[in-house]
Amino acid sequence: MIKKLVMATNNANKLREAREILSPLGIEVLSQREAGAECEPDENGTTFAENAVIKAKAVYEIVNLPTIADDSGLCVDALGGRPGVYSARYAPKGEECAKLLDEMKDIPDDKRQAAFSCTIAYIDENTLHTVSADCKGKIGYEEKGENGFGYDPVFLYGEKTLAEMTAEEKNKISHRGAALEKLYSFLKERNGD
Ligand code: ITT
Repeated sequence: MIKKLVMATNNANKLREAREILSPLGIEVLSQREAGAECEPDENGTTFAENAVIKAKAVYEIVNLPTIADDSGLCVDALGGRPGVYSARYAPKGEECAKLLDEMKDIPDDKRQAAFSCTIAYIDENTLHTVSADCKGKIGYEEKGENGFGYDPVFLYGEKTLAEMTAEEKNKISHRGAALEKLYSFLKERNGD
């Protein structure tokens, strides 16, 4: 089984969550910076999978070590799936929740369904593989909780927002947690472990 992966990301929270999930499984996750790749590839794809592959390939070409990239975002039903792949660019950092709440102020309770989506691309010398997973919930009416990042304070999973959960609670039910589980199963099967 693989023991070390590079993660192609400039998002410290994604890196932290990937480490929380993969290190108990015996996989060390190096940041792209630790692996010597300072790059910010142009994410010009129109799907999570396209963008995940763009990021994974860009870093793999520099580091030549097994690399993963996460492309993720929030898809809100009442907004036709927006912000989706544009979630990171929807509003200046720290203002995304307020903007979303404002955009949804007239949407009734039964139409506030949303899903976080995550695609992870994995690349090594002879493999390019993607896995995807969702986390379904609803958009609340106010920001709640101090944990997590991005849209977590407005994303309700049951009674709690993801920002009200501990890291362990979030990772158990999150899109990223589920996608990384799938990646782990893929790597395990591939190695015949
Ligand atoms: P990298 O491309 O460098 O990995 P990024 O933040 O730009 O970092 P994305 O393009 O995949 O990454 O954008 C994902 C955005 O979706 C992220 O910035 C958050 O706003 C949101 N997002 C993704 N996962 C989330 C999570 O678990 N909780 C809250 N918001 C999340």
